[in-house]
Amino acid sequence: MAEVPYELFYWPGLPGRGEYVRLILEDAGVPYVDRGRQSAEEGGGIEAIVALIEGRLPGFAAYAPPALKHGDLMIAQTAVICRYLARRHGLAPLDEVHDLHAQQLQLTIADLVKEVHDTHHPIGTSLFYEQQKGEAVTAARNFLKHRLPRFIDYFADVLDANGGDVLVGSEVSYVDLAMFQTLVGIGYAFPRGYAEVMERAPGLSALRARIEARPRLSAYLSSARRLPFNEDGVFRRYPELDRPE
Ligand SMILES: N[C@@H](CCC(=O)N[C@@H](CS)C(=O)NCC(=O)O)C(=O)O
Repeated sequence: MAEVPYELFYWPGLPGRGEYVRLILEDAGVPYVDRGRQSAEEGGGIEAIVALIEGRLPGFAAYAPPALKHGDLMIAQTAVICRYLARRHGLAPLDEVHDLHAQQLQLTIADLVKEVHDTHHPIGTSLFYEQQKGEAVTAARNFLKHRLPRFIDYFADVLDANGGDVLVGSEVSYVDLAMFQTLVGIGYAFPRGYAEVMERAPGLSALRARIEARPRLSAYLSSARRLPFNEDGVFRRYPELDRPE
């Protein structure tokens, strides 16, 4: 299937969970079609993502984006897509134990991302942020005080136990790319909370810097293809949710 292009289905205009997929494709240097960012005339745009959610696309049904189409294969869930691509492009450990541990870490990162999302939408995604701002302030305070340090300590310990260079196995994997994206996102959303919590995890900061410096990734990160974070995505900057000065 090597010659069949990868097609990413994700909301246009925000990096969100689609970015975890893009980082693998960009780091691997493989071409892909970003359907959400195509025009409606090309069969893309928001219409294509709505069609995905409404089950109007051929292939196995996806509950939510991101989804990846590769020939006849249609898969969703960020962790599943990342593993599929990474195994095809040298960014995943192939032996069973490391493969399982990589998925374990990727799903723990997904848990963390969901908790970040829930700081600005603690009541529900069908309400605007402004309709749940009071609860969001309480949720964010709890997240920064209790949950983020626990996640960061966990990932820092995993990194240390694996020798300090990569989170799992002996080579950079999709999990390291996902950790990078999550740290950058949390740094965007909570600049003060991030600076404070990362004092306890210099190894993770160094990992973030090493991933950022990978040649294809650094070229991508400074290109127009890299979407900036904004207040429509998972990682949102609302100053009132950050740690007080
Ligand atoms: N567990 C899923 C979560 C997917 C998800 O929440 N997608 C968001 C965008 S980042 C969405 O559009 N959800 C629509 C919905 O849940 O109805 C994953 O990691 O891919």
